[in-house]
Amino acid sequence: MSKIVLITGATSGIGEACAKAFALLNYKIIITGRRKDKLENLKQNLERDFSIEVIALNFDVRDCKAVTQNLHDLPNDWRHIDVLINNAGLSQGLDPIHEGSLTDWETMIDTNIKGLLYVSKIVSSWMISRKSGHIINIGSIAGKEVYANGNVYCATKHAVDALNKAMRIDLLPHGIKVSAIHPGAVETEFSVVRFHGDQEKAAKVYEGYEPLLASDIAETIVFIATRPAHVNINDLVIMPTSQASTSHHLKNI
Ligand code: NDP
Ligand code: 8X3
Repeated sequence: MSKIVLITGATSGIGEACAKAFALLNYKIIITGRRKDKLENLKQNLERDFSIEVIALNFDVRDCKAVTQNLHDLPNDWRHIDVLINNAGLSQGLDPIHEGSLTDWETMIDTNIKGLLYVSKIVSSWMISRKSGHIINIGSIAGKEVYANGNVYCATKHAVDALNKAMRIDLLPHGIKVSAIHPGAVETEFSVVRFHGDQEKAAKVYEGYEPLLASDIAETIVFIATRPAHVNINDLVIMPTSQASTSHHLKNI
Protein backbone atom coordinates (compact mmCIF):
# COMPACT_ATOMS: atom_id res chain seq x y z
CA MET A 1 0.00 0.00 0.00
CA SER A 2 1.32 3.47 -0.88
CA LYS A 3 2.36 5.72 1.97
CA ILE A 4 0.79 9.18 2.37
CA VAL A 5 2.64 12.48 2.73
CA LEU A 6 1.01 15.82 3.54
CA ILE A 7 3.04 18.84 2.44
CA THR A 8 1.93 22.32 3.51
CA GLY A 9 2.86 25.16 1.16
CA ALA A 10 3.41 23.06 -1.97
CA THR A 11 2.56 25.74 -4.55
CA SER A 12 6.21 26.75 -5.01
CA GLY A 13 9.79 26.31 -3.83
CA ILE A 14 10.70 23.63 -1.32
CA GLY A 15 7.14 22.32 -0.89
CA GLU A 16 6.66 21.83 -4.63
CA ALA A 17 10.06 20.12 -4.92
CA CYS A 18 9.08 17.81 -2.03
CA ALA A 19 5.85 16.87 -3.81
CA LYS A 20 7.87 15.80 -6.87
CA ALA A 21 10.47 13.95 -4.78
CA PHE A 22 7.81 11.96 -2.87
CA ALA A 23 5.92 11.29 -6.11
CA LEU A 24 9.07 9.53 -7.36
CA LEU A 25 8.75 7.23 -4.32
CA ASN A 26 5.13 6.51 -5.28
CA TYR A 27 3.62 8.18 -2.21
CA LYS A 28 0.00 9.37 -2.24
CA ILE A 29 0.29 13.12 -1.75
CA ILE A 30 -1.78 15.82 -0.06
CA ILE A 31 -0.66 19.27 -1.16
CA THR A 32 -1.82 22.56 0.36
CA GLY A 33 -1.50 26.27 -0.34
CA ARG A 34 -3.46 29.46 -0.89
CA ARG A 35 -2.89 29.82 -4.66
CA LYS A 36 -5.58 27.54 -6.08
CA ASP A 37 -4.38 27.69 -9.71
CA LYS A 38 -0.84 26.60 -8.80
CA LEU A 39 -2.19 23.89 -6.53
CA GLU A 40 -4.47 22.47 -9.24
CA ASN A 41 -1.66 22.63 -11.84
CA LEU A 42 0.70 20.74 -9.57
CA LYS A 43 -1.97 18.12 -8.80
CA GLN A 44 -2.59 17.55 -12.53
CA ASN A 45 1.13 17.35 -13.34
CA LEU A 46 1.85 14.90 -10.53
CA GLU A 47 -1.08 12.67 -11.49
CA ARG A 48 -0.07 12.75 -15.16
CA ASP A 49 3.71 12.34 -14.74
CA PHE A 50 3.79 9.86 -11.85
CA SER A 51 0.41 8.09 -11.98
CA ILE A 52 -0.16 8.71 -8.28
CA GLU A 53 -3.19 9.91 -6.30
CA VAL A 54 -3.09 13.53 -5.18
CA ILE A 55 -5.47 15.62 -3.07
CA ALA A 56 -5.14 19.41 -3.22
CA LEU A 57 -6.39 21.37 -0.21
CA ASN A 58 -6.78 25.10 -0.72
CA PHE A 59 -6.53 26.93 2.61
CA ASP A 60 -4.57 29.54 4.51
CA VAL A 61 -2.68 27.96 7.45
CA ARG A 62 -3.39 31.09 9.51
CA ASP A 63 -7.12 30.31 9.43
CA CYS A 64 -7.63 27.71 12.15
CA LYS A 65 -11.23 27.04 11.10
CA ALA A 66 -10.21 26.47 7.46
CA VAL A 67 -7.33 24.20 8.51
CA THR A 68 -9.66 22.13 10.70
CA GLN A 69 -12.44 21.96 8.10
CA ASN A 70 -10.14 20.97 5.22
CA LEU A 71 -8.27 18.30 7.17
CA HIS A 72 -11.46 16.84 8.66
CA ASP A 73 -13.01 16.69 5.18
CA LEU A 74 -10.26 14.30 4.02
CA PRO A 75 -11.59 10.81 3.18
CA ASN A 76 -10.97 8.42 6.11
CA ASP A 77 -8.25 6.43 4.37
CA TRP A 78 -6.35 9.65 3.59
CA ARG A 79 -6.11 10.45 7.31
CA HIS A 80 -3.43 7.74 7.58
CA ILE A 81 -0.71 10.31 7.02
CA ASP A 82 2.75 8.73 7.27
CA VAL A 83 4.77 11.91 6.79
CA LEU A 84 3.75 15.50 7.56
CA ILE A 85 6.06 18.16 6.13
CA ASN A 86 5.42 21.46 7.92
CA ASN A 87 6.78 23.67 5.17
CA ALA A 88 4.33 26.57 4.66
CA GLY A 89 6.10 29.68 5.81
CA LEU A 90 7.47 33.02 4.81
CA SER A 91 9.46 36.08 5.67
CA GLN A 92 8.08 39.60 5.32
CA GLY A 93 10.38 42.61 5.38
CA LEU A 94 13.96 43.11 6.51
CA ASP A 95 13.87 46.09 8.84
CA PRO A 96 15.44 47.04 12.16
CA ILE A 97 13.21 46.34 15.15
CA HIS A 98 12.10 49.96 15.64
CA GLU A 99 11.04 50.28 11.99
CA GLY A 100 9.39 46.90 11.42
CA SER A 101 5.81 46.64 10.17
CA LEU A 102 3.32 45.19 12.64
CA THR A 103 1.44 43.63 9.75
CA ASP A 104 4.61 41.87 8.55
CA TRP A 105 5.33 40.63 12.07
CA GLU A 106 1.83 39.28 12.57
CA THR A 107 1.84 37.55 9.18
CA MET A 108 5.10 35.75 10.02
CA ILE A 109 4.06 34.78 13.54
CA ASP A 110 0.60 33.62 12.41
CA THR A 111 1.97 31.59 9.49
CA ASN A 112 5.28 30.19 10.71
CA ILE A 113 4.25 29.41 14.29
CA LYS A 114 0.47 29.31 14.67
CA GLY A 115 -0.21 27.76 11.24
CA LEU A 116 2.34 25.03 11.92
CA LEU A 117 0.67 24.34 15.27
CA TYR A 118 -2.87 24.16 13.85
CA VAL A 119 -1.84 21.54 11.28
CA SER A 120 0.40 19.58 13.67
CA LYS A 121 -2.25 19.28 16.39
CA ILE A 122 -4.72 17.57 14.07
CA VAL A 123 -2.31 15.38 12.12
CA SER A 124 -0.35 14.27 15.21
CA SER A 125 -3.61 13.16 16.86
CA TRP A 126 -4.29 10.91 13.85
CA MET A 127 -0.72 9.59 13.99
CA ILE A 128 -1.12 8.86 17.70
CA SER A 129 -4.17 6.70 17.04
CA ARG A 130 -2.07 4.59 14.65
CA LYS A 131 1.10 4.74 16.79
CA SER A 132 3.21 5.73 13.79
CA GLY A 133 4.11 8.73 11.69
CA HIS A 134 6.88 11.22 11.02
CA ILE A 135 6.65 15.01 11.31
CA ILE A 136 9.34 16.94 9.46
CA ASN A 137 9.51 20.62 10.33
CA ILE A 138 11.13 23.11 7.98
CA GLY A 139 13.09 25.43 10.22
CA SER A 140 15.92 27.63 8.94
CA ILE A 141 19.47 28.67 9.68
CA ALA A 142 17.51 31.73 10.93
CA GLY A 143 16.28 29.45 13.72
CA LYS A 144 19.86 28.73 14.78
CA GLU A 145 21.44 32.18 14.32
CA VAL A 146 20.12 35.72 14.05
CA TYR A 147 21.15 38.37 11.53
CA ALA A 148 20.74 42.12 11.21
CA ASN A 149 17.11 43.09 10.54
CA GLY A 150 16.00 39.45 10.56
CA ASN A 151 14.54 39.88 14.09
CA VAL A 152 10.95 38.58 13.89
CA TYR A 153 11.55 36.05 11.08
CA CYS A 154 14.48 34.66 13.10
CA ALA A 155 12.27 34.55 16.20
CA THR A 156 9.60 32.53 14.38
CA LYS A 157 12.19 30.03 13.16
CA HIS A 158 13.72 29.80 16.66
CA ALA A 159 10.17 28.94 17.76
CA VAL A 160 10.01 26.20 15.12
CA ASP A 161 13.33 24.87 16.48
CA ALA A 162 11.88 24.81 20.02
CA LEU A 163 8.61 23.22 18.89
CA ASN A 164 10.53 20.59 16.96
CA LYS A 165 12.38 19.55 20.12
CA ALA A 166 9.21 19.74 22.23
CA MET A 167 7.09 17.73 19.79
CA ARG A 168 9.76 15.03 19.68
CA ILE A 169 9.57 14.61 23.45
CA ASP A 170 5.76 14.69 23.59
CA LEU A 171 5.24 12.32 20.68
CA LEU A 172 8.01 9.80 21.43
CA PRO A 173 5.76 7.63 23.65
CA HIS A 174 3.33 7.40 20.73
CA GLY A 175 5.86 6.04 18.22
CA ILE A 176 6.06 9.23 16.17
CA LYS A 177 9.33 10.57 14.79
CA VAL A 178 9.93 14.33 14.73
CA SER A 179 12.74 15.89 12.68
CA ALA A 180 13.74 19.32 11.48
CA ILE A 181 15.77 20.55 8.56
CA HIS A 182 17.29 24.02 8.75
CA PRO A 183 18.34 25.36 5.35
CA GLY A 184 20.51 28.36 4.56
CA ALA A 185 19.77 30.35 1.40
CA VAL A 186 17.61 28.44 -1.08
CA GLU A 187 16.60 30.23 -4.28
CA THR A 188 12.80 30.04 -4.36
CA GLU A 189 10.02 32.65 -4.23
CA PHE A 190 11.12 33.29 -0.62
CA SER A 191 12.94 36.59 -1.24
CA VAL A 192 10.31 37.93 -3.66
CA VAL A 193 7.76 37.33 -0.88
CA ARG A 194 10.10 38.83 1.74
CA PHE A 195 10.47 42.03 -0.33
CA HIS A 196 6.74 42.23 -1.14
CA GLY A 197 7.16 41.44 -4.84
CA ASP A 198 10.34 43.46 -5.54
CA GLN A 199 12.01 41.02 -7.96
CA GLU A 200 15.15 43.12 -8.43
CA LYS A 201 15.87 43.31 -4.71
CA ALA A 202 15.08 39.60 -4.34
CA ALA A 203 17.53 38.64 -7.11
CA LYS A 204 20.34 40.50 -5.30
CA VAL A 205 20.10 38.05 -2.39
CA TYR A 206 21.47 35.29 -4.64
CA GLU A 207 24.18 37.31 -6.42
CA GLY A 208 27.87 36.34 -6.20
CA TYR A 209 27.51 32.83 -4.78
CA GLU A 210 25.67 29.61 -5.51
CA PRO A 211 22.57 29.18 -3.35
CA LEU A 212 20.86 25.87 -2.64
CA LEU A 213 18.08 24.64 -4.91
CA ALA A 214 14.67 23.56 -3.65
CA SER A 215 15.48 20.08 -4.99
CA ASP A 216 18.56 19.90 -2.70
CA ILE A 217 16.24 20.31 0.28
CA ALA A 218 13.64 17.89 -1.07
CA GLU A 219 16.25 15.17 -1.63
CA THR A 220 17.49 15.62 1.93
CA ILE A 221 13.94 15.47 3.30
CA VAL A 222 13.42 12.20 1.41
CA PHE A 223 16.61 10.91 3.09
CA ILE A 224 15.25 11.92 6.52
CA ALA A 225 11.88 10.29 5.81
CA THR A 226 13.33 7.01 4.59
CA ARG A 227 15.70 6.09 7.45
CA PRO A 228 15.03 2.73 9.11
CA ALA A 229 12.46 2.69 11.95
CA HIS A 230 15.14 2.79 14.67
CA VAL A 231 16.91 5.86 13.20
CA ASN A 232 15.75 9.47 13.53
CA ILE A 233 17.50 12.55 12.19
CA ASN A 234 16.64 15.03 14.95
CA ASP A 235 18.05 18.17 13.45
CA LEU A 236 19.85 18.86 10.21
CA VAL A 237 21.46 22.17 9.16
CA ILE A 238 22.09 22.43 5.41
CA MET A 239 23.88 25.38 3.83
CA PRO A 240 25.20 26.40 0.44
CA THR A 241 28.91 25.52 0.49
CA SER A 242 29.68 29.20 -0.10
CA GLN A 243 27.52 30.51 2.78
CA ALA A 244 29.36 29.94 6.03
CA SER A 245 26.94 31.87 8.20
CA THR A 246 23.51 33.35 7.86
CA SER A 247 24.26 37.02 7.12
CA HIS A 248 26.55 36.22 4.18
CA HIS A 249 23.72 36.23 1.63
CA LEU A 250 22.24 39.54 2.74
CA LYS A 251 25.41 41.58 2.27
CA ASN A 252 24.13 42.86 -1.11
CA ILE A 253 20.89 44.28 0.34
P1 NDP B 1 8.27 29.91 -1.28
O1 NDP B 1 7.80 31.31 -1.11
O2 NDP B 1 8.71 29.47 -2.64
O3 NDP B 1 7.16 28.88 -0.77
C1 NDP B 1 6.41 29.12 0.40
C2 NDP B 1 5.19 28.21 0.41
O4 NDP B 1 4.47 28.46 1.63
C3 NDP B 1 4.26 28.50 -0.74
O5 NDP B 1 3.77 27.29 -1.26
C4 NDP B 1 3.14 29.29 -0.10
O6 NDP B 1 1.91 29.01 -0.77
C5 NDP B 1 3.12 28.70 1.31
N1 NDP B 1 2.51 29.61 2.25
C6 NDP B 1 2.96 30.81 2.67
N2 NDP B 1 2.07 31.39 3.48
C7 NDP B 1 1.02 30.53 3.58
C8 NDP B 1 -0.22 30.57 4.26
N3 NDP B 1 -0.58 31.59 5.03
N4 NDP B 1 -1.07 29.52 4.13
C9 NDP B 1 -0.72 28.47 3.35
N5 NDP B 1 0.43 28.37 2.70
C10 NDP B 1 1.29 29.41 2.79
O7 NDP B 1 9.46 29.74 -0.23
P2 NDP B 1 10.32 28.47 0.21
O8 NDP B 1 9.97 27.27 -0.55
O9 NDP B 1 11.71 28.91 0.25
O10 NDP B 1 9.82 28.32 1.72
C11 NDP B 1 9.35 27.13 2.29
C12 NDP B 1 9.76 27.05 3.74
O11 NDP B 1 11.18 27.01 3.82
C13 NDP B 1 9.34 28.25 4.59
O12 NDP B 1 8.92 27.78 5.86
C14 NDP B 1 10.62 29.06 4.74
O13 NDP B 1 10.64 29.83 5.90
C15 NDP B 1 11.64 27.93 4.78
N6 NDP B 1 13.01 28.29 4.46
C16 NDP B 1 13.32 28.87 3.25
C17 NDP B 1 14.64 29.18 2.97
C18 NDP B 1 15.04 29.89 1.72
O14 NDP B 1 16.16 30.45 1.68
N7 NDP B 1 14.22 29.88 0.67
C19 NDP B 1 15.72 28.84 3.91
C20 NDP B 1 15.27 28.26 5.14
C21 NDP B 1 13.97 27.96 5.37
P3 NDP B 1 0.78 30.06 -1.12
O15 NDP B 1 1.44 31.39 -1.35
O16 NDP B 1 0.14 29.49 -2.36
O17 NDP B 1 -0.12 30.03 0.05
C1 8X3 C 1 15.63 31.60 5.04
C2 8X3 C 1 17.09 31.72 5.18
O1 8X3 C 1 18.94 33.18 6.11
O2 8X3 C 1 17.34 34.19 4.57
O3 8X3 C 1 15.08 31.03 6.19
O4 8X3 C 1 16.73 33.71 6.80
S1 8X3 C 1 17.53 33.28 5.70
